[in-house]
Amino acid sequence: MLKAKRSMIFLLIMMIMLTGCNPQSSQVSNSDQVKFVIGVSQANLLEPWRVIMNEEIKEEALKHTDIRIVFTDAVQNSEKQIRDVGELLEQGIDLLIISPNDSAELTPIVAKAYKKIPVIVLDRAVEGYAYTLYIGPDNKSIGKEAGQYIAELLGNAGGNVVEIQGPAGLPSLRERSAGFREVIGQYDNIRIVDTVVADWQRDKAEDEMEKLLQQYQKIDVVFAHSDYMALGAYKAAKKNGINGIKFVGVDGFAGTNGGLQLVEKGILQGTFTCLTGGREAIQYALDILKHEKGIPKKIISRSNKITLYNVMEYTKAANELKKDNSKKKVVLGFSQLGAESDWRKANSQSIKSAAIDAGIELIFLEADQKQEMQIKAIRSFIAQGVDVIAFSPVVESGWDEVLEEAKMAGIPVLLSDRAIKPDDNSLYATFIGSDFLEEGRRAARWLVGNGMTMPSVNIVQLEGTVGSAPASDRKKGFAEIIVNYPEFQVIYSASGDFTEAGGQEIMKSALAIYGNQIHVVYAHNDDMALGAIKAIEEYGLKPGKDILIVSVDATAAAFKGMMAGKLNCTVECNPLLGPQLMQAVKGLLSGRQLPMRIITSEGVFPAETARQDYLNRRY
Ligand code: GYE
Repeated sequence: MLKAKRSMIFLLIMMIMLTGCNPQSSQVSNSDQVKFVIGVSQANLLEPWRVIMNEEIKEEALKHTDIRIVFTDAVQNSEKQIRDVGELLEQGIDLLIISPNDSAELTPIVAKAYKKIPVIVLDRAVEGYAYTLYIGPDNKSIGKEAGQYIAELLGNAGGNVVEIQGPAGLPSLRERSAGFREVIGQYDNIRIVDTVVADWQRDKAEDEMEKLLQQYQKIDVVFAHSDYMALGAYKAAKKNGINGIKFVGVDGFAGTNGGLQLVEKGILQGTFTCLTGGREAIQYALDILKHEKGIPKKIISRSNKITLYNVMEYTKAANELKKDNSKKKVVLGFSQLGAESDWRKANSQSIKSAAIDAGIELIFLEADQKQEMQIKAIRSFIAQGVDVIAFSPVVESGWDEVLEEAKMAGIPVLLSDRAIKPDDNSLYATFIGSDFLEEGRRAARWLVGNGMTMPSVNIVQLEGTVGSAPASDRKKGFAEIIVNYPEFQVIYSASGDFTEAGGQEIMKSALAIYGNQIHVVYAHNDDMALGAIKAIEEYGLKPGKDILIVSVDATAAAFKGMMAGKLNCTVECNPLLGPQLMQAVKGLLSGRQLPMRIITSEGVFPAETARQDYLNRRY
């Protein structure tokens, strides 16, 4: 087996050397050590950002003697990229890293690759979920933060702004611009006087800026979607002897003419980092190839605002070797929201055992689903001077004050499982959890695809805790899909607080009003679905038959319900967040910056395959 693999690698290298054409191997070293070949399908190398992405991939790969990278470049052509991936697959790569030229056009070939090998998608997503891991930036929030910063720069006087974009039509670009405009739109005294396209090219930005300078008497700020374009615009202003315009870019790379240096030199007023994910892709590729547990589904990288005030510090931190914290005992304060459900119990267990495995001292406090108790717990962690605080916020809003206190005390905070609102990401280091919106959509997709034929399908919705992220997003995601199917109607919706007793109680009320006119129960978690099953049986109907039931979590109890024919489908929400959380704690303390969001990998389990699926379940 290993021998076959080696000769395959040898052949591949020979082929590349002889033909000298695509695909290209980055390193031709001792093939004896190579265990894994990773194919990298790049959309183009015209964008400096992508050149850096490949460089990061190369650099990171060089740290590992057991992998070899084969690069292809699709030169902005989706058909070529489809062929590139096909060829890489034929050559027997072990893992594919792809940054697609076009999301829709590359979706089928990525899905095809994913059937055979793990696939990591970078930057531009593909449609659906047929890939192993996605890593990319949040362009909307980059745009918003840039907008906010520019508004601060202009202050009360306001002023005229010019936007310089990359090639028109890119979704990432549209999002970035939309975020920027959303914020700028809130200021009456700031005007975006013009928007030009410079295709990520410095020289083109310079030419465009020349024209703008002729056209407009007064430009106060230039916001360019990349630092290179910002530099081009700056050159035009300088050439024309115009001072006083402020330039803001995106990317924040190190090195000559990288954003960091441009900020340091005062050429740019500020930049917003936009990681390529190249380095992380290799790190995760190795974890995936070595079958490590807890690989997330999506990683959304964090953007940092870099100005003259923090550029030195940021550059130093980025270059600094990781501190050795292995000898110091790390203390983590975790505020768990309660013990309301099987999901929560599995979650608490996962956190406790992962802390032991990681050698982290855990102070674990439960809060009986009460926000006041969580705030008290967090304050006690601050008073004790723990190294890191993590918590699962029972509701979304009302955390600003206590999180500011943690920030003032210099203690980083991690969000586990549930998100906060307003989503001020300067208040936490990362969010690790699920995509609740998608869970709601998945429940709805299962339902509408279930072949129900009646003219109207009446749904009872059992909602989770009022004001909590999973309750509001599962409701929203579900509604988003069923709105397209007018025969599906939610006729009753109330909160059962994620508990079995709560679910039973509201189902009883719903049955008292609607009786056998109810066709479907959509429960925001399995515990409430199990409560509803009891209420339905008490009422004299058959759960799972007279009334279909779909819920969220995929706990062992739900599988038992499905095997007994009483529950029809459960959408997975993975509570085993402990290992990822401990990894994040360690990463943080070794000076690594965490991504903004780490989204867990999850599936959908219908009753038909429950018996089989149950064998692989771990909670
Ligand atoms: O689905 C539910 C629990 O926040 C994702 O909370 C979690 C939810 C979970 O009580 O069972």
